[in-house]
Amino acid sequence: LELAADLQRALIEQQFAIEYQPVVDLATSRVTAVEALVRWWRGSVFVPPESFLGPAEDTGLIVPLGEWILREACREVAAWRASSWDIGLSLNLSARQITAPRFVETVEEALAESGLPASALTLEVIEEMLVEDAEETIKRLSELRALGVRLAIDDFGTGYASLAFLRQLPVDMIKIDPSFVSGLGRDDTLTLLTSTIVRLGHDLGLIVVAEGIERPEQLDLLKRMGCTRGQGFLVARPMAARGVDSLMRTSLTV
Ligand code: G
Ligand code: G
Ligand code: MN
Ligand code: NA
Repeated sequence: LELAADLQRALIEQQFAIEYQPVVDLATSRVTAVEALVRWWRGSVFVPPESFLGPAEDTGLIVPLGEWILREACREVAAWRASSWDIGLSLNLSARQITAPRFVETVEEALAESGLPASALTLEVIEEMLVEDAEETIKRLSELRALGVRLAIDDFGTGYASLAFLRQLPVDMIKIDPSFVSGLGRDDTLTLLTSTIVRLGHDLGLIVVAEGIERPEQLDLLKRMGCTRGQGFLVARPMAARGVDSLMRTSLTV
């Protein structure tokens, strides 16, 4: 497979980069965390994650790539915390990464070598990873949670097992999928579903993050619903490390 060879070379030649998207507390507009998002610049051509994450997963290259992202992001976020404010780090995981040998140990090492406290790291997973043959995945995520690492369900509401999922794994956070947030104020059903998810999350004692906020109306409604945190292009776009650097130096709100 040509793409597989290219991915391998890209890893060796360090063609990958990490962008960080701020997540804010909706009550204060303060940046509480950043979500790490992998980027691949193949020469001057940008390859979107949707085109290479699947092949990286199929070939197993997601394991070394994910480990690089984990170590690099922990290191960068620990440095921002040291110079400014105690932000958290959210990382997206693929199933293959979680079940790879030494995954739990690798996370522990990344925390130890960066000095990032376990409680500052949130691992984002999607429902599909936990529905079928997921015993090993759930076991490892539970081990990490016992160490103090937080767990989030990404794209919440889109998988048919959303609610069953909450029983299988002790999670700390749900991230409401943009497909709900997009309809806020425009579509009565989506608005109602969003507020229902916010209430459900809060009743379960979870942090609720709304994703894909693009319009002021959405932000307004989410604040009124009491949604804990928000993320989206209106709040802040994903940015290179130096962007976070200056954000952390100049202001803690966006
Ligand atoms: O931010 P962006 O639209 O580029 O992300 C596209 C998709 O890629 C999202 O579903 C996101 O969760 C996923 N993704 C981004 N970065 C990573 C990563 O470091 N690891 C994994 N497994 N998925 C990622
Ligand atoms: O699946 P996950 O939630 O990890 O996906 C994150 C992706 O969503 C990233 O690729 C990021 O660039 C993208 N994203 C973040 N905020 C917005 C937004 O407001 N609108 C859209 N369309 N995409 C967004
Ligand atoms: Mn995510
Ligand atoms: Na999401």
